Amino acid sequence: MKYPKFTDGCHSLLCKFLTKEVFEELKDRKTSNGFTLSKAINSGVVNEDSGIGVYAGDEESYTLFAPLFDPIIKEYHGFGTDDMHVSNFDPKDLDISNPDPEGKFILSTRIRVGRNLADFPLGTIISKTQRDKVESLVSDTLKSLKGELKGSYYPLKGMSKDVKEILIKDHFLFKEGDRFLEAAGLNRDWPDGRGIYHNDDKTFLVWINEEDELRIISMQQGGDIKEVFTRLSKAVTLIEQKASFMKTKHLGYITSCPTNLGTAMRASVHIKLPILSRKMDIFEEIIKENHLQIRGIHGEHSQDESGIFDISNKRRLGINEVQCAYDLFNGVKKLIEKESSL
Ligand code: ADP
Ligand code: DAR
Repeated sequence: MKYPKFTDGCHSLLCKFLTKEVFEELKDRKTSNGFTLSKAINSGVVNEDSGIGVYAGDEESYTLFAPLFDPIIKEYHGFGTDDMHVSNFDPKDLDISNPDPEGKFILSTRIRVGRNLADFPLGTIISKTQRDKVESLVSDTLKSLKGELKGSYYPLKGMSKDVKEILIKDHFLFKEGDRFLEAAGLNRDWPDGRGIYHNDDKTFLVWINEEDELRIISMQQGGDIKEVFTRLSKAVTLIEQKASFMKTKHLGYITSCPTNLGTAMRASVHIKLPILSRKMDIFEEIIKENHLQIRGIHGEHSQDESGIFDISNKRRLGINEVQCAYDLFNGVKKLIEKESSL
């Protein structure tokens, strides 16, 4: 393996931290699942416009390739090698009201966590047999859910193009063909082993074998962040009684991308900010001050549409689930105050 050729246009954390010295130290290492440095960095080598550019293959990757992963984790999360992640998913500690009770700004709220099964490697190196086993284990566990969480599992294999497109357009199903995931080996054997579980109201959904083995999602129209958080907390607690997830004291829940470590939580709103969107310097200052990030409304790497934005927490590691929700709530309140004042 040769040291990759990065152009001056590469601004990913991979380019920043994969020095020739780190490369020489790591290039011949391999985890017990056969995951190599080459596999870990391929997405960022192939896609120079990556923000991060690396993915893990298993829990071991985060220690075996620590000279590369640790500075990336420090830069993205502000989380050091001696820090310990903590968790608090208790809705009782989230003392907030709806930041947009009249529904003037927030179209919808969605909170998701990523999870991976402890007894399997991550999606970047998992075999087809293992991935199919994850699909059957997780879908069987979900079928035992009752009440509001009761629903059905829909394998992607065999799903009609029309149904798929409607689910994606309505923001319920993951997009396909993401080039970053492709280059990380996360789309192998597509669509086998992938699918979506959802309840009748589509307020509770679980993606199986996309970027992580589970994406557990709670979502609804409007801005009631607390209600969405409470539903997710209840669902994750129930699922965790039957499934054991990959996690460590240091990094919390282990995910394929280091940006999702810790809580693996992204709490987001789709919000109309037509005036503020014309003053992006002020908009971006509020986003930065409140540890948030902006996405387009059709998922990562999409553009915003007509002044509607996907606003979500950026920090996920070194803070707990309640604090992630507060990051979103506090930032959204500031954005609404500024939009109203303009
Ligand atoms: P993830 O949140 O899992 O990291 P994406 O940013 O790609 O992934 O979003 C996944 C899907 O969820 C996309 O279809 C996106 O439109 C939808 N989505 C995200 N946030 C919201 C929200 N607050 N309301 C409605 N849909 C949302
Ligand atoms: N697209 C990759 C991953 C960035 C974080 N988003 C995830 N994990 N979906 C990049 O390096 O830009």
